[in-house]
Amino acid sequence: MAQLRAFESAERTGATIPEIVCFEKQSDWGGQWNYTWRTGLDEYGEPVHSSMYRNLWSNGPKEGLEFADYTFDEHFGHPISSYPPRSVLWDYIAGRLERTDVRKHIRFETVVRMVVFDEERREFSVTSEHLPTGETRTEVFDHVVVASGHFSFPFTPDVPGIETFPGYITHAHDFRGAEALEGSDVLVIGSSYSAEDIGSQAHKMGAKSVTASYRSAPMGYDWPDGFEERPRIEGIEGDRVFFADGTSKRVDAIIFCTGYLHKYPFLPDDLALSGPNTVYPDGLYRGVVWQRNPALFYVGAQDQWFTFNMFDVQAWYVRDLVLGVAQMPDEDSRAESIAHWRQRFSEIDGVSEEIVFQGEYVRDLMLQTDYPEFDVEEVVKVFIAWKTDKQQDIMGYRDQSYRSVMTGTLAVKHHTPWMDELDDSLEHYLSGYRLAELVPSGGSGG
Ligand code: NA7
Repeated sequence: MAQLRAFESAERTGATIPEIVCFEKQSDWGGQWNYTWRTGLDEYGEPVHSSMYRNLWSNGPKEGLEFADYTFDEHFGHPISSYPPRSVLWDYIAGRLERTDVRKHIRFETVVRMVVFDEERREFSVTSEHLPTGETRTEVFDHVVVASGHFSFPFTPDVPGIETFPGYITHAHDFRGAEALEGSDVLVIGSSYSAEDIGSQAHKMGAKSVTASYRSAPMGYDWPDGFEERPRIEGIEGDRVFFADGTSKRVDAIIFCTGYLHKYPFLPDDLALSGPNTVYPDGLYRGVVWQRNPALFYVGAQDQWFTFNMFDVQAWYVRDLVLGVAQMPDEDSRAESIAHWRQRFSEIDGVSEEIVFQGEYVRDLMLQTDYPEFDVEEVVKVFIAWKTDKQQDIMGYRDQSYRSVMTGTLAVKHHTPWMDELDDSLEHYLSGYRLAELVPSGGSGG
């Protein structure tokens, strides 16, 4: 969506844009935010893309992800809270494009089967399948942008003895809601954002207990009663789980929150990104250009704090490279840049430094394009405040409000505290807001 918007914005200012085809496996846009009840394989036998679940509310403040060219104020017409539910964020990202005609570029329910690069002709042939009809086509393109995300293919490690476990086992990718966990003893494996949020959902929906097992380090929040962290799992025997500290616990459900694989089944290995989920994956110049073939781009392939607005600056930069407005450096210069940023990345210690690093990355990219400038350092401050709020109250941080870096508008408090809010629909969310005057600009932060 960011890439389509980037080209559309150039076209609006008079640029001639190339022919664009956007292949979308799902029947609507929104990617991860396009909720489906389905898990496993979809109605066409394709792996379900989205990992979205009911009752997912943004786990970072919306002031950290706001588009610079389409603000929340512009979309909703009045201030909303800092942590909206999925339906509201989907409405926001879709709203930006609904005011354009970019849908004409998209072939929905069409999956890319294979991308092959012809070295001699310097072009890609892309084979796709229209799922409802089964019709396949192969077409030729000068550039390919991979924007399919990297939180879709679950990584699920083996655990000794898990085959004897009689309860419910799933991965965060297939988790669709915690209501069924009421009264259960729940184990989440992992100590990152999925473990934190799915564990919190289970607690909120009335799980009897939540146990989070960490591999490297605990999340360390001041968890409510009934929520605890334990170290690595040594093994499972029936419904009992044994941990590295010698303790054990009986559980009813196990949810793997063990992350995702970079997996691009439509790409041959020389074009496919692989490796761990990091803020600066190897092999991508400026985080977007595939070093081994600079006609191939990735948007949104890194781990992220900045999300929508980072995808935008990436897409704007990719657009400018495609249009020739920005110059593609030669291979050695690109390699030097990758080595420089990777070296800085290797020196990072802790989450706050990662956020600052990503801010610097976004700023660097923004300077290469005409994406509307915004105060990246202020966004970094919002994220740092968010981290502090989580430390203070992991179950209540979503009731905090921040000021928009783009408009200066202070978010309003949601009508219902997050812990008591069980309805994540757009209608219910918006029903509590008066169409108030926007708070005048001035300063930022919460
Ligand atoms: P992440 O952020 O990639 O985290 C994966 C977690 O899984 C992390 O805590 C890992 O521990 C843990 N992990 C991985 N393998 C194992 C094994 N074998 N045993 C135990 N624990 C393991 O994925 P998330 O799904 O939480 O978040 C994905 C994105 O969604 C995130 O960036 C947000 O934008 C929202 P580690 O710390 O590496 O030892």
